[in-house]
Amino acid sequence: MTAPLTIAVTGGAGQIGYQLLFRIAAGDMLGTDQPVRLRILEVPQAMAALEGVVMELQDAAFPLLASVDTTADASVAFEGADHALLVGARPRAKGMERSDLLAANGAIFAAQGRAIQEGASDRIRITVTGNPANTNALIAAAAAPDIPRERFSALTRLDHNRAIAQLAAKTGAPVADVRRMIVWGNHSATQVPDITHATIGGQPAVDLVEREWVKHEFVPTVANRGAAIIEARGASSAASAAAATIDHVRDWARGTAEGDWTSMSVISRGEYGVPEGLVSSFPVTTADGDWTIVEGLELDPDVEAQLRASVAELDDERMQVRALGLL
Ligand code: NAX
Repeated sequence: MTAPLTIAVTGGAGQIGYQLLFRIAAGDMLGTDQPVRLRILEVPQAMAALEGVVMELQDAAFPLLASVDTTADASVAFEGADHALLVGARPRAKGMERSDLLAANGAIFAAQGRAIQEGASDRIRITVTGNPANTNALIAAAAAPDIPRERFSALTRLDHNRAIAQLAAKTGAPVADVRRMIVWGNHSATQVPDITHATIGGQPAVDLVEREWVKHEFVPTVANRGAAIIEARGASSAASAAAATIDHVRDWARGTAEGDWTSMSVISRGEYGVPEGLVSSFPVTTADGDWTIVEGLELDPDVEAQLRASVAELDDERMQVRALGLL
């Protein structure tokens, strides 16, 4: 049988963790022929709750689950890890400014970046879900200079999937017929969902929906979906965020479908005018654990303007973490 891969997951006692760990163990992420070892990192105060999650993982008797270990020590969690899923983060508390959030999470992601550099496998791929995801990925990468920056990514797949779902619902098409969706920029309310290159059953999406709908309904609905879920559910997106994390890692490891692409936040080398070094969402194709930004797409003027605003926000976050000495 294939040797198990080691998957380190942080924040395993949280709401996303409660979905994510079971999907990984079921083989939804790396395939039903790939055994996995789970290494779960939590803060000491969440260890008791995490033990309950581990008991449930045992009770599910997943044939692919080779082992489960828990720890509050990052260097133990990432030792030999093939994938690191950085989900745990400090939530924004009442009265906390965004800069306070950046500082609190900066310390966490810098320490985890260092631990990954020290102990992870040569094959390590890092996916940051914990917010502010793009800038947390930037911080972790800066703390691990010996690991190629291409190995660090942040999750915008939930936004991508939300965009596909909205377009499919509007046109009455199955989600599987929607291809070449793009989300550009930051995983925040400034994100830029873009249908101008999308197709539905092979037809250009822009021929099937009104421009006004895109501008006044589609973009705001996708960008503010997280807030709408909190309003309705009384808690932030968890199952869909876990599903998106699974999709992100699966496509990264196993490749995007022929003729399609996905959205991932990855390091910019200046593509589409995004300043070098920022972790921004782009359309990417993937194969064998590597991603390639889809280049040469013409940007619609509305998309271009929104992308500049989202990138300005990323740049501002980078300046703030630089001022904190984290870069
Ligand atoms: P929860 O608060 O339910 O769980 C977070 C868990 O992380 C807690 O159990 C906490 O103890 C743990 N944690 C905190 N600091 C840690 C550290 N230093 N090491 C290890 N574990 C640590 O949050 P949940 O709903 O699971 O969300 C997790 C993160 O995902 C949040 O930052 C959230 O904002 C972010 N999200 C990102 C999304 C995306 O698309 N990129 C969408 C969903 C979600 O909002």
